[in-house]
Formats: sequence, structure tokens, C-alpha cells
Amino acid sequence: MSSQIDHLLDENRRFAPDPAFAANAVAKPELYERAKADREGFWADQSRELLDWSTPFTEVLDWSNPPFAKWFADGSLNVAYNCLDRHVEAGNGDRVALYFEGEPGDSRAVTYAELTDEVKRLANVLTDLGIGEGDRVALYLPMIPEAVASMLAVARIGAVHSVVFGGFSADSLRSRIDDAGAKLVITADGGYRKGNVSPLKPAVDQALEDRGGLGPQATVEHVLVVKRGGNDIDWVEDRDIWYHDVVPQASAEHTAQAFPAETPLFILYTSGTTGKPKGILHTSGGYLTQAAFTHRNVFDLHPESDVYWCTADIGWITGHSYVVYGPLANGATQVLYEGTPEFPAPGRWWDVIEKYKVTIFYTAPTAIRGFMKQGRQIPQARDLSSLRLLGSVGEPINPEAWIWYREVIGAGKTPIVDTWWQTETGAIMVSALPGITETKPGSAQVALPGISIDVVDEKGEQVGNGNGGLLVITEPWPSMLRGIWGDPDRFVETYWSMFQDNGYYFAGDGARLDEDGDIWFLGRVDDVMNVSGHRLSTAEIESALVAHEATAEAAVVGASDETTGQAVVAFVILKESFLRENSAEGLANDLRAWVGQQIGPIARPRDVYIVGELPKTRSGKIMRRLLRDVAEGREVGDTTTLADTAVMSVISAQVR
Ligand code: 6R9
Repeated sequence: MSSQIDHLLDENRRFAPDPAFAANAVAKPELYERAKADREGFWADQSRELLDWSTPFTEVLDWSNPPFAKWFADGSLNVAYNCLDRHVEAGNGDRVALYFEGEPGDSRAVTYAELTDEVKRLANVLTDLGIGEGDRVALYLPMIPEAVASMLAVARIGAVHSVVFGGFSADSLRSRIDDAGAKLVITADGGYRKGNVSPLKPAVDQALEDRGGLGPQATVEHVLVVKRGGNDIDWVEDRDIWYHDVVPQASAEHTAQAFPAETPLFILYTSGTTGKPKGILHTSGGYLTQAAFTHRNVFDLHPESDVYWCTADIGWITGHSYVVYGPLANGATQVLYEGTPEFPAPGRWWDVIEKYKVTIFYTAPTAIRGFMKQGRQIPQARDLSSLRLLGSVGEPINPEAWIWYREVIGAGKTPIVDTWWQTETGAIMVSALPGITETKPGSAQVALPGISIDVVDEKGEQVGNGNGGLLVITEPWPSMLRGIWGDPDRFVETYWSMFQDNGYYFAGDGARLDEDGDIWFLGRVDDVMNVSGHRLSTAEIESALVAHEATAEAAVVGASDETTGQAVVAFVILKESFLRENSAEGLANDLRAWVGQQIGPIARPRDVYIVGELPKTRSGKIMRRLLRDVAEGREVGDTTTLADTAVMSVISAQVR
């Protein structure tokens, strides 16, 4: 970490806003003043301006029972109506909502009128299947228009969606369906990935297998299946239903009912510091307010003329807030792309930008670093001149990648917004505002208007400019998580106990304030890794490793990686009997594959080192810091608190 800080301290390039851009920018500097003078009044204004309320709210924030916030609680609205019908009613039904681009090259433009129609039909189908207010629906889908329609149809009837990333395994899906007690699963036969059909339905079948006792098979009544991949699938009579057999036939008449602002909208599972993923709960009015506000102001959205593209999968929070809810609430036209950036060849994303004349592009540093490796001639062979704003999310963006992004993709002129936020925060919290902020490569910079952020030491004292510490959020915000599904104690413990006396939300990120007070993020300070912008927990991967019959003990660390930011590196002690009968190398490969099966390919360790011992303190705690030194090829740090100080030299020798 210290070498990273030194490096960032050297970064002093500055990019002032272009006056022509600023003149036409959505965000105005007065936003900061207004929010500073009256934070709650500011959010109330934004909410009234950006959303249609069926019952106007009179109360803005109820913080009488912290940390359980209520925003706009006496107001009511329908989230899907705000994302769909009202745009049609305003005469924009013919505007394209989604330019869908399938990986094999099929494409289809879906207008607001068409998407509204589809969602109404699907809402009727869901109601017929017995889904009502508060019921949970799990979604396990590729990046296709039906995925967007499914989220909105669930929201429209006051039910709660839980989207599970299509790259997660059957076991991960099973535990998420089970935790949420889902009544319905919406999936597809398969989706396209890297030129092949990647099956999804078989994982749902496996997740719903009866393994005795209670399980998801006890709550799930139906599985609604979209035909996408055309792959052969098994069929469970009376449980499984083809989407195309019921949705086109259903009535397109559906009046959206208004629900109170605090109606649960979705649950999204994310990795924490323990093995069990947390079901982060978001509600309706506050979430949609901040998603719409940030999407409009941070991305300088002009809905009549922009073509926006966020590359995130809907299985992550970025896909929820900046593919579905923010853009659609704002009536944006956007690209929805199904596949990977490399298929059929590197440059596919640039082809998509050229084809649809994308103006606003939002992606992750890991993708940018991957493109840097391929070389600038690939993007330079395409016409990217439509781009006028670039965004970054998911992890700190290193200044080199930032500069490359601006020079090569942004023709040296587009503003870049580096947006910091989390599944828990629901929407962007820290970012430059284009046309206002003078940007600094590598710094996410400033809290948005209406957001109160600080950097403090372990006692909660402000560190002041020029110093590093822990990032905290000091005041409640509209799109804040409302809890962890089914586990209020864990919610309080995880986020609010660290700075209990101050009432601060602890984000789990290290950050530094520069001399101007701008924020530089330094990565997680807990046992959460960030691999290609995806959060993974060391504990979760360790528990998968020890679940393998050959493993005696395992420790996992996130080691820095040129492309993925961090990479999963595992140190494993094998059972003697297995070592005797198998080669260490073969077992290491088996374990990599095993983790991929247990959790999903993103969790597969880059390296598995078979070792004889792990470094432990006298109280038996594994010292991951030392293992990280080994994994990153550094000299091993202070070992004096180890129970056996010789162990690190043994491990270092075994790894080499
Ligand atoms: C939106 C999202 C959240 C964690 C967060 C932090 C890291 C995200 C970042 C960033 C530095 C940025 N993170 N954006 N770090 N600069 N612009 O990614 O949500 O998947 O929940 O991850 O990602 O460490 O705590 P999520």
C-alpha cells in the first residue's frame, strides 16, 4: 500500500473543464451551495423534480431510529411507472430505450413504448403466477432485454427482485434463492459468452434439487424460462414455464399501483468479510431519487440526444443503478450488450460504440487496463468521435489507465468521471461533476452535492488534508441500504459499530485527502478483495477450498495484479494422504477448478500454492499480510508476532 501512496503523491496532472462543455452541462455549481445550505431540502427538490409521485411526500428523512433510515416515507410512487409509462405519456414512446446487441451479432432496438408493453404483460403474468407485494423473485439471466423487463415487472407489482449474476454457480444461486425465500425464478436456457452458449437453466435445476430438509425447492413454485441460447434443457412439468408461451399472450393492460416510498425494491447479494454473502436491501423512493440524480448529473445526460452505454452486468449493483433504474428513470437511450469485449475479436466494444454512436461510456479500470495491453491501434482503427464523456467504476483507477482512457478513447478531450460507491450506497457518492470539477487522474475527488463524506482515523477523528485514513459517510443519504436481508444485527455490526459514537457509516475503504481536500481511494482495508471490480471475500473462498476433500487448511489473499487490480492467491495445506497419491501441481489445478465450480469462475484463484504450514499468531490468527508479501514477490514484512518465526522462510521457499 505504501508504494501505491508514494506513487499517487507524485501525480499532479490537472484537467480543467472545457468551457464549451461547461456552458451546456447539466450540473450547475449552485447544486453544491443549495445542498450545503439545506441537505434534506436539496434531496426533496431533486426527488420532486426527477420523479413522479402518486402521493407527494411531506416528510423527507426520518432518522429517529438510526441506523434504520426512512426517506420520503409518507409519499408513494411506482418505480416502473417512473421508468416507463410516464415517458410514453410525455410523448417519448418512440424513443429507443435499449439498443440490444447480442454477442453473436443479432441486434434489436426496443422503444420505451415497446418496453412498457412488455413489462405490463409480464406484470400480468407474474400476478397470475401468484406473485404479489413483498414476494421475492430471483433472476438468473443473461444481458438481454427480458432481464431489464423482468426487473421492472417485479418492481411494478411491488415484489422484490434478487438478481444473481449469471456467472455464479448453482450452489451460489441455491444459497441466494434460499436466503431470500424466493417464490419464482426467472432464467434463460442459456446466453452467449465468448462465442458459445453458456447454459443457465441447468444451474437453476441443480439449485432447486431436493437435498432433503428445507431448501429453495420448498419456496420456489415456478421457473419462468426465456429462450435465448437454444440449448437443450431439462423440463420439470408444472414448475417450468416458457416465457414466450405466456408473456406475448398476456394482456398489455396494466395500471401501475403506487406503493409507499419505503417498499423494498430489491435484494442484491455481495461479499462481506465472512463466508456468507450479505443480502443488501434497497427500497423505492430514496433509491430511485439518487440513482436518477446521479445518472443525470454525473454523466451529463441529455436524454434527447445522448446514447449512453454502461458495460456492467445487471448482476452487479452498477447494472441495477446505471443500466436499469437511473437511465430508464431519466428516459435515456442506451446500449445493452450481451457478451465479452473480446468476441469475436478484440475491439468488439469499440465496434459497438461506432455502430450506435455512443456518447457516454461507463466501464471499469480492469477493462481499460486490458485494452491498454492489447494496444491503442485496436481502438484507433474505429471511429470513436461520438464519445463526449467517460466514466470509471469498481476500483481505484491508476493514473496511467486514466490518462490512456482520456487520450486513446476520449481523443484527449472528454471529461472523465471516476465514481466511487458501493452496493450498499446504492448510487454514486464521490465523483467529479463534468463541466465543474477540475479533474485529477487517480482521484475520485469530491463528495456529490447532498453527500457527507470524511476521512478519519480509527478513533473517528478527522485526519485532515494531506493524510490517509478510513472513509466514512457522516450523514444518511437517500439510496443508502436499508439493511441486510433477514439480519438486522449484522447490518448494525458491519457498518455502524466501528464508529458507533459518531454515528458514521464505515465503508471498508482506505482513503487519503490531498492538500486540496480531494479524496484518493486506496483499496479495501478489510478481508474483501477486488478482482476486476468484483468484490470477493477471502473467507468465502477459503471455505470453498476447505470443503474439498484434499484440503486440510487454506488461506486466501488478494495480491496486486496488473490487469485485474487484485488476483486471488491461495495457500493450501493438503492432507498427507492426498499428497502421497497425487502430484501437487495436479491438486493445485483441481482446487482452482473446484473453487470455480463452488462459487463461480470469477472466484477461481490465479495461483494455488501448496505449502506445509501457514503463518499464524500465537492466538492462531492467520497473518495474511505476510502471505500477501509472498504472493506479490516482496520481501516478507515483520514476522515477530508469529508463533513460529521460521515458517515464512519455509513458505517462501515452497512458493519459489
Ligand atoms: C459500485 C461498486 C464496492 C467497492 C468499494 C471500493 C471499490 C468502487 C471505486 C472503488 C476506488 C472507485 N470501488 N468504485 N474504489 N475508486 N471509483 O463497485 O460496488 O461491487 O459493492 O464494490 O469497490 O473498494 O468499497 P461494489
